[in-house]
Amino acid sequence: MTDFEWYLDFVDKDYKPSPDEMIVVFKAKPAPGFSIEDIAGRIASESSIGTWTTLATLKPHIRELMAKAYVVREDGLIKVAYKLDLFELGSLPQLFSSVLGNIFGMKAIKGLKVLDIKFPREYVESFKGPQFGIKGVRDILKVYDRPLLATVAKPKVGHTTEEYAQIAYEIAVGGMDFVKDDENLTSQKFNRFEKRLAAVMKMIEKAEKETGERKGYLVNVTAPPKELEKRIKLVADYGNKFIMVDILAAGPGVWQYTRDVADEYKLAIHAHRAFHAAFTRPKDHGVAFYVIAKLARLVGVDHIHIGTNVGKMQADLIELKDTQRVITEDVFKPRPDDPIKEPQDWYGRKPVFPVASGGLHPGILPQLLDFMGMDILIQVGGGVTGHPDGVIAGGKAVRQAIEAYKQGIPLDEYAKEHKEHKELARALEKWGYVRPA
Ligand code: CAP
Ligand code: MG
Repeated sequence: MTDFEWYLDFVDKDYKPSPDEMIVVFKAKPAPGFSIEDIAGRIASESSIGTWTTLATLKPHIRELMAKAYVVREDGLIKVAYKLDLFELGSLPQLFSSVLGNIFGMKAIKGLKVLDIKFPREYVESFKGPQFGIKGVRDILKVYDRPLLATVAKPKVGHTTEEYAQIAYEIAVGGMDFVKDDENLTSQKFNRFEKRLAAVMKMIEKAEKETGERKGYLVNVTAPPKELEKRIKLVADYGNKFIMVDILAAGPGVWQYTRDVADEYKLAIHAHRAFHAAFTRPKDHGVAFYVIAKLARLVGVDHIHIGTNVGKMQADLIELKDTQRVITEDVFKPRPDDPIKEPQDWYGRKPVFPVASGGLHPGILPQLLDFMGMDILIQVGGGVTGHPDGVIAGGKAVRQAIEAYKQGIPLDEYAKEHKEHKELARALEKWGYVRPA
């Protein structure tokens, strides 16, 4: 260490964090020539009060705010404790700028992954959390005895509004609870937002009358904030109870703003996570999706995509289970053999509906339900709109698969026993039990 540096002052292995501090868990790799302590100090410094050199302006009261790297392990595991005064309460963008900020670019650090953030009570209570949560969303739809079901009208984009509305009708009348926009469908010229909303809502009402079931439209309102607010207001005017937003593509500020506007109009939020894998997927750099899921519960969305054990998107099963647990349990306790994750009390913030999506079809739903349980929202896109006999048959096949599972009957047996349920048999003929890649 050169004598103008004070990075190691931010390392204190004897430090015992208090429950009212924020804890951030990192996995870090030093660049050649640096030790793990060197980089632990840099992480704690740059994410709290420090810079590369000692300062004439450092006052004792500012020194009090120095973050402390108190776990510094040779394998790269680092835990840092932060005094709550370092943060602006109730601000997601400020959290990003501090503990998810400059540290990722420091020259001395070869790789850095944020694996967990433990939020203390005062911080948790400065955010709204979900407005509806699992129970609130079930109450809107009056569905209590099975997973909720959604379908994206594939192809992802390209349909005219009229074509889209027709598919939406078929999705809803076939038995799905939600029609869902795709993440990249917003307001392209062939399918403008306002026109689409009007057309789909008509179809939702028609399907509700015909089926006697409640239906919802997860309509993608993602846009810059002024336009987003206009779209949300319009959704409320149509009497729909749901909006969908690409929380990461929109950015932390717009994500949080969406929560505030949704509060005003009493709308539940479906959070799509497109863009996450750009920084969650590398093992040695970025931010774990687990952290994003915790932020989603903190800020307050009602559904969030977390992946599946059987679908087309990459997933680590232990991580997937922990993610599901942390967004649904009142108090998260890490597995006994887990050195990484911290416990998290949500102080009454409601549970978020985990969304399983990506490559799902009837044949693999039993394996999905075995792993994730019934309190999930299942999105089946291609697996409904790709049914050999069309979209309505696709929805029916999904409902039949769920029914078979609930009765504990293997799908092929159920399809044989119930000749009237030919839709499931036809889905199994096309896809069998394949796990798409
Ligand atoms: C699924 C999907 C979702 C992905 C996102 C898609 O369609 O609509 O966006 O599930 O991944 O466009 O791929 P299919 P994740 O049902 O036709 O596969 O849920 O992991 O965030
Ligand atoms: Mg999609």
